[in-house]
Amino acid sequence: MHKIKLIQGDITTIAVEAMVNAANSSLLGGGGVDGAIHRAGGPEILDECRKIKNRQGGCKTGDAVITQAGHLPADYVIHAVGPFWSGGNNHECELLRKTYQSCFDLISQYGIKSVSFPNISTGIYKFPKELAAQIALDVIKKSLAEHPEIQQVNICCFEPESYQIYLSMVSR
Ligand code: AR6
Repeated sequence: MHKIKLIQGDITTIAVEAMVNAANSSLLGGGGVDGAIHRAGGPEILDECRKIKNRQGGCKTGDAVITQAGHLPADYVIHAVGPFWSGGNNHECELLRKTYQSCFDLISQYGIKSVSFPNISTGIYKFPKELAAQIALDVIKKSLAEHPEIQQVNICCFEPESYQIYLSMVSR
């Protein structure tokens, strides 16, 4: 637990080795945290996303790709595509779990030691916040146990409500 840090604020302002973006399958940007990351990071990130899209046709739900971080205070951005919540009977939980796992696959592959996550899928994609937090924490704890080389995982909550949800979970 000591490697997990809860933060309330804008993910783009926190210095870290890798910043996770809640992207969409096109990888070509959007609103929410995706918009904030591309705005703050500059056009180099989008250029690289476009190259990946041309090479592999985008990024499937549950998968993630990695790029440079442009002007952001990070070395990498991991663009992860979470599921859109459409009632809960369309493998949403499984897919959100897979999304976090795909991020940890890249983290391990690139030897990344510190990472910040936003609350993937809980904004425009409408995933229930509490359920999403349970899934995120579970994957994060398991991944930290499997990869002792990872030093810090920031859970960056933009909204006070999400921050409170995590706070109550970690103090339980
Ligand atoms: N820093 C940290 N968290 C943020 C920030 C920020 N600057 N801005 C928003 N959030 P969302 P999704 C939080 O909607 O639900 C995009 O258009 C936000 O409060 O960004 O996965 C993509 O291109 C929420 O808790 O992503 C996709 O089309 C969390 O980030 C679609 O939205 C995720 O909200 C993905 O939807």
